[in-house]
Amino acid sequence: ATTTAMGDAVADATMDAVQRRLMFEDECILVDANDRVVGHDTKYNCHLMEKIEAENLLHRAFSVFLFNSNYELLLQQRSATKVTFPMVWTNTCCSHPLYRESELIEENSLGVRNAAQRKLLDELGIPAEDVPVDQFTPLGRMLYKAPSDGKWGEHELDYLLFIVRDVKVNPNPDEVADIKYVNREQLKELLKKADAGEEGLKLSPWFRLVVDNFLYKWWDHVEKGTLGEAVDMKTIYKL
Ligand code: DMA
Ligand code: MN
Repeated sequence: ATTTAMGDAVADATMDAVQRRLMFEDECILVDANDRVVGHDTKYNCHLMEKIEAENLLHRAFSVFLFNSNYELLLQQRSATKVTFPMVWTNTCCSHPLYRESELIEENSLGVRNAAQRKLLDELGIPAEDVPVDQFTPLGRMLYKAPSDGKWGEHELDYLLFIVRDVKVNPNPDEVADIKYVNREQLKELLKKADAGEEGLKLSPWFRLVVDNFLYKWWDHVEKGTLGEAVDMKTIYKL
């Protein structure tokens, strides 16, 4: 890429104020390909494609899949002001555990589950008591890279967390443009529309990876109450 310092200054000045603050306040956890902590860096640096490529920066992340008691999956459309992947439809909630004691706890992925509870409140207004940390099931981890536009992108080691709960939802417009619950048929319709480029509908690359590799078989386990059988926290899927 040939972005100039001036180009960056212009791009950063037009960045939404809320999202810019988080870009510098959030300190992400840097890991190696085996998910061992090797350091930390700002959310800003961790999502700059140029930095990711030059320094092979990889950070820890999580993706929550929340189902209601009818086994419908809650989706969100990212707000127009998100720096990466604006207006894209995706799973319930995604973000990063931060480089702080409570979110670095590795035992039973507790740090990641603490971060998930924090962001479900921040993004979707879901009260912490509706999503107790011991109710998340970490199913697996995947490693992927995905460009957003020329400048920004993801390179993550992503913990996939499932939770089945009826919750109160009150989306934060800084983060979320829209939400909806879908059953499998409705999700398949959505995928068809996205593939056909209908109604400008776009899905996030990480959600697409989970759908294509894991989601439907894990959804069966959600319905049968056998999610425990699907857990594999040893493998890191390189996708
Ligand atoms: C980052 O999500 C995590 C994944 C799995 C893509 P995000 O861009 O929504 O993070 P944040 O909500 O912190 O901006
Ligand atoms: Mn990220």
